Amino acid sequence: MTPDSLPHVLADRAARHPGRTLLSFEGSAFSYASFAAHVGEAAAALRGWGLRPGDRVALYLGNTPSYLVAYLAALWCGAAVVPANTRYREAELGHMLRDAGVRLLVTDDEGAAIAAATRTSTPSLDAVVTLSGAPGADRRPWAALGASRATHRPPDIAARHDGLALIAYTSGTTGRSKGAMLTHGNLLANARAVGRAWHWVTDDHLLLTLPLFHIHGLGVGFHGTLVHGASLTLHRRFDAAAVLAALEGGPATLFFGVPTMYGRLLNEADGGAGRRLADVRLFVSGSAPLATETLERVERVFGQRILERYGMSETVMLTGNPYAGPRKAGTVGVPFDGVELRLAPATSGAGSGGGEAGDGAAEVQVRGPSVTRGYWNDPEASAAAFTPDGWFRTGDLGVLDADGYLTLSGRARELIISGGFNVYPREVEEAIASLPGVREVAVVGLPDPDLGERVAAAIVLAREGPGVDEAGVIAHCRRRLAAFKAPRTIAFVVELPRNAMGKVLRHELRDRMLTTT
Ligand code: MLC
Repeated sequence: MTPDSLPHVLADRAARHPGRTLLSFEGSAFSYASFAAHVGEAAAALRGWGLRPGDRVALYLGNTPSYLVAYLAALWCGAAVVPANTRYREAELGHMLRDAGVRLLVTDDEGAAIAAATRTSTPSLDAVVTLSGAPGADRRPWAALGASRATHRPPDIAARHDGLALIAYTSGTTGRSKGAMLTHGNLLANARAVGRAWHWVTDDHLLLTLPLFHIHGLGVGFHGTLVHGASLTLHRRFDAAAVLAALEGGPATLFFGVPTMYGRLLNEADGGAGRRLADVRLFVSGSAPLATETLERVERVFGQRILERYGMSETVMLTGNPYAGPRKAGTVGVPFDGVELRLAPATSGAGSGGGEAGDGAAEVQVRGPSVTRGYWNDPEASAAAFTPDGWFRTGDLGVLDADGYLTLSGRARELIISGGFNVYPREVEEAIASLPGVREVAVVGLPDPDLGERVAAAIVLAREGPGVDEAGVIAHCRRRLAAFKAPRTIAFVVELPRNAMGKVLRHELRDRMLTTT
């Protein structure tokens, strides 16, 4: 029988290929059997503590084996996991913990300090487990839960195919993030479809430097590895020199990245001929648009044509350029197995986020086994995310060519994608507007050679009030928001360009800022 939840897949792989290496990290290696034993022990502790199916467990820590053990152990007990971006500050973390009604938070020393401040405002939070993050140092990480030693035997797996596995928070157009609900069935269907498309086999070895708190690293990278019984080397973070060295000398056959990573790898290689990464059979890019120039430079320098693909937290992976067929620059390819895709007029309410879809622009809408059933605890947003006939509105605008390849041509919502992280202007605008001395503010994305887009703010100062300068705005944003959301460009302007209805003309503002900053 096909294993029908992520922990069932792990148990199945560990039983059939116990000695195969699942995970390497800073000199330590975990076979499928040893990793499953760690997960079983953690699941026993969680169950002993009283974690119940349906409970929510948040993970707020960096890329380590402990992250993945905690993840699978929580799933093993039938809980749903809420991954939190480690760059989030107190307010962003607190919102997720409260909104999801998280009972248990697993974090590291740094995260614990930030989480402490949210504890009193999160009544659902029963416990915080702090892992040191150092490999080998987490010998009894779950002891803090006070689970009885009698519960050391792994419990039965409580995860179910249709049970909730992940609540993936995505920045919302309203400024508050929403939790996209994904079941084991959603995640497995996608990992299998992606694996078929990319010919993923047990002998494959992925170099994974993407953060595990996003669907790209977790859903594509880790789930794909697990489902195919393959191996991965995990890095704590992306470092271009370390990645290049690992790709040149290591066992990796696969590498997945955001465009910023490819740009940095090229800079690191400095155009050097002879740095051809011949052992890697597939480079994939996603999470942000890949510039054709980057694609072509990677091909020239590393001898590899990147496969560009498209997805989002709510749907997991949707389309990709073919493994064997032509990989067309500027397109995100064709739908993965099981994904149905259509283009629909964006004027039917899809652009209600206030973007600049324009009449006649076509919104990408999808259906399929990996698509979310909606947002946690938010029936209104869930209803708005689907058309009346049940298609999920991606909020992206696109066109299809004669071969059925999708090109993304814009966004119906005002999203900025900076280095693969999503930033909604409204959240940054609210933060800046709360600063005394600011009369109004508009935030837009400007082109950036490293990040693809960078956050930029145009600020109108109040006539009276305390003085506000650039450093003050940035410091204020960084106190309230993850640092990647703080504007990197700030212009103090006399007024914001508006249309007759009073709506800020973001295109015009962007153009003005491009010429003046
Ligand atoms: C880091 N910084 C950023 C940033 N990342 N600023 C803007 N945008 C970003 N994306 C800032 C930090 O605040 C810090 O500023 C400085 O850069 C150095 O921080 P760092 O932590 O050392 O950064 P670095 O490791 O260089 O990070 C760059 C990066 C990272 C590209 C590796 O951004 C990253 O991992 N991006 C991938 C995101 C991802 O996985 N997205 C998938 C979403 S899922 P200061 O001033 O404090 O020094 C999705 C669906 C799909 O979208 O289809 O995949």
